[in-house]
Amino acid sequence: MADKPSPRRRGAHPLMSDPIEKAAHPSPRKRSRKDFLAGNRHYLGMREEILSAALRSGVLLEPRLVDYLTSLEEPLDRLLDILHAVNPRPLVLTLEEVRALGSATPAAEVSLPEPPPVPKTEKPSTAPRREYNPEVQVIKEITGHSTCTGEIGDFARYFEHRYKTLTAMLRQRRELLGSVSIGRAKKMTKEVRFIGIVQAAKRTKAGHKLLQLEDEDDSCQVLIPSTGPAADEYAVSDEVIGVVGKPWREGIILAEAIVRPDVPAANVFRGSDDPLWAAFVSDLHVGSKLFLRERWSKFVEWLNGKEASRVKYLVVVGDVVDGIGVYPRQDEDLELDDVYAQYEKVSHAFGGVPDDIQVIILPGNHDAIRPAEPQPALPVGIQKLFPPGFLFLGNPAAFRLHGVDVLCYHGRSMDDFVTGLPGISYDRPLAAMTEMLRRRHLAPFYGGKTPLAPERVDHMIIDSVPSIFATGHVHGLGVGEYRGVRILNSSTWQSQTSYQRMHNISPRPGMVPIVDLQTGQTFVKAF
Ligand code: D5M
Ligand code: FE
Ligand code: ZN
Repeated sequence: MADKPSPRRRGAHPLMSDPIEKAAHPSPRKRSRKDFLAGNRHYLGMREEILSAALRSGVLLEPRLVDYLTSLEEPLDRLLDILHAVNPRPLVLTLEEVRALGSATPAAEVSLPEPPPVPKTEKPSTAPRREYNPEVQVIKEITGHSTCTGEIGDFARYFEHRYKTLTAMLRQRRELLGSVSIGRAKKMTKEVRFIGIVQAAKRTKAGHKLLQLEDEDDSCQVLIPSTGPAADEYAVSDEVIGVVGKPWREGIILAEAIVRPDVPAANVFRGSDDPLWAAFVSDLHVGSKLFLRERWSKFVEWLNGKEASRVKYLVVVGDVVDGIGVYPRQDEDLELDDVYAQYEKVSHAFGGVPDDIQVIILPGNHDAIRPAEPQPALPVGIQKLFPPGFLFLGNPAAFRLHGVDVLCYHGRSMDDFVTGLPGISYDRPLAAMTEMLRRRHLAPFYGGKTPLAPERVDHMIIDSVPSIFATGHVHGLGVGEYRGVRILNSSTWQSQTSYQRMHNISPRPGMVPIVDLQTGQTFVKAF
């Protein structure tokens, strides 16, 4: 290990040969997310993919179970469902245990901090938005800056950037003052502090957690005892963490604390000087028969009314259309089976939004752009279908609205958080978002459900702390706060699909979180 030039031995990575270059040249009408994933499957043996996906979740699979999974139509999806349902996860999962599960049930819930109660809508304001011009500064997003070439070296460089950037953040943490390299840590006999990228995370039979950690030169194992002070910590593959611990046995360090880059505890909301509001919506899924047209119309009508007179910004956090071929048997749910026709209809849906509201649109995993994240903005050909003045950004995107820092991310990685972290479920999106903020990373999981493009720099790192952090994707609802950051999940305008019913996902449609940019006060309007 000592001769390694970079923090990750990328050659061993199962997705090393990911045909990302296909994703970098999207052909939205022809290439769906499924095709993209199918591309990977040709590259890799399905058995290896299944085994490595299981390993990433800390589980070994009995060969008979692997045989069974490969015989299914969507083996990886089925595996993720199974892993979702098995709680606690054994070290080795057998076919018998899977049979005993019957139909997949959601993971048990662990209690998490509840979002504060939703305050009632404020009284109409006397400061109408028309007195203000929009003030939007884009801080960071990928459009026009993609560097992906699909070469193997891209992955090494991508992980090196992730490792170095998060290490630099971790070094600022008081708990990690005086941290040493893994090589030195292994030789010490008293308390040690060090930083590494998690190469593997698994549970031992006795319920302890065992991590394989690497830095530039060396690697070690970190044991998190199930009864120790760090027992509640869950590290996931490919995240960068700090460890405070004591050397235990040969090459193994016993963790006393896991340190994350996190948001400073003293962080506060930095508001605007002007009394304006931003409304957040996502997941319209226009083109689906389940698009809730009437509720959307009521929302647009509300935007034209007095109560909404301070709404200056309408931010759309992805999944504007339903797309084509995104989930199994989607064709049965589609009203429009042409992506352009779907976007034309979206454009009409936005037609009634007052001209003095600045609309900002990001793509999601159903939209007509490469699925690998970071996703660039919708193609110009699609942008042209919209009324003038709309702003199209990539996903994720960091920008400033009237002086307030906003980070928007559609939220695909929440699928991985739900599968990979106990206590995270689809109906508590704020818990997953809090985990992202603690890790200062929107999608730490590599090789899970979130396809990541190995850009030169890791765009999924949260390099500056926003005042507002918004996601969509899970079709839920949440408004809350984490260390001064207003966090919100912006619901949907699609009723439950049969696919979501099968996965136990209960949407909460037609709810709009709105943030007062001056005070940070957040409330929800229901339509
Ligand atoms: O995602 C809508 C919801 O469905 C969201 O909660 C994620 C969930 N979802 C999407 N794909 C899957 C798979 N493959 N398994 C389990 N749950 C899933 P949307 O992006 O709108 O389709
Ligand atoms: Fe969606
Ligand atoms: Zn989505």
